[in-house]
Amino acid sequence: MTQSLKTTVLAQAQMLDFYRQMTLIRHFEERVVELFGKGLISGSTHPCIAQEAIAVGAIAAVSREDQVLATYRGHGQMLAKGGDPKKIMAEILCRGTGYCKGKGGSMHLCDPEIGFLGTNAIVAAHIPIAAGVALANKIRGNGLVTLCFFGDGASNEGVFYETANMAALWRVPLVMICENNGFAISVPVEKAVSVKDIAVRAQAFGFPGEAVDGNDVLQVYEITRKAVERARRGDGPTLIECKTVRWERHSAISAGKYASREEMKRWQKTDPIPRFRAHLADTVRVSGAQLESIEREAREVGDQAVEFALQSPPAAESELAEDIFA
Ligand SMILES: Cc1ncc(C[n+]2csc(CCOP(=O)(O)OP(=O)(O)O)c2C)c(N)n1
Repeated sequence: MTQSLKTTVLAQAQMLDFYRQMTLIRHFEERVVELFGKGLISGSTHPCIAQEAIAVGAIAAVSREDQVLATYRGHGQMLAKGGDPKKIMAEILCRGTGYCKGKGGSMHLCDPEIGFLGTNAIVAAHIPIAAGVALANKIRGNGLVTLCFFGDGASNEGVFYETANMAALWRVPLVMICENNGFAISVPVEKAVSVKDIAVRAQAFGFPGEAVDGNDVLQVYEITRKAVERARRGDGPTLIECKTVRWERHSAISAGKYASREEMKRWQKTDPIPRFRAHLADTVRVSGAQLESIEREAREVGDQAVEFALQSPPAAESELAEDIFA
């Protein structure tokens, strides 16, 4: 762990934007869980509730053109990359107005226009894809950097190691961001990972790895900014492990069914949003009225996204065979 929330100095406007994004993602995800409970979402959906600081802090360190790849728990990352909340919600509800015309759903969100190269339902499958994107950037000499988000469980998959080796060997501009939320479905990280910090695994491949407090948006921003600079300079990949807590169960199907009340209370103390709010109020001296106005606006944007999606027609039957690779 390097530094705490209190020591990073950023422009107030940028910090307020972090808060706006985090509150939007939280409200958006709460509405997704609610819609799932009403049977309006087909298949499965995996909320990133409590992990908002990672998406917001890390993605703030890259430009619109830089690329992001994420997992099925990736709604927050797409919002942070500048995705339109209406089109994301429409895709989650499989509507024709969604980013992938309703054919992808919650786990297959994509928009190359904003450098969001997709969420992926197969654990770790996008890690080598991200390295391929980074290699293409290097060959083209376009100066772009690729961020790849994945879970602690994914860091046990063989492709993680193969990718780490090749990314280091070829010094590709890749930042590997492990969201260690303590669980892979129901398996606690202590029972599946042999080391205390997943970040140390980078050492085996000769590139830097650092563990940070993933519930501290400023710390995530700062560490990613340095990794992105390193990648742009041509010095190769970095592994960042963001330690966080998944307080919901794995997917929305069992949302709210915590292991125990005590555990839930302990986990919720780590919530990145009230923590950052307190920092903004106490240290940055943002007024309560201003924070409330940001929260109100986030709720409105999330609710408008739901309205838009619910009013949109489903994917048209006549288009079912379009945009498909066979
Ligand atoms: C290759 C593969 N194996 C198994 C699964 C089933 N599965 C879906 S999510 C998941 C757990 C992944 O945990 P982690 O990487 O820690 O990410 P988290 O869900 O905690 O964000 C598993 C095993 C899958 N989708 N793909």
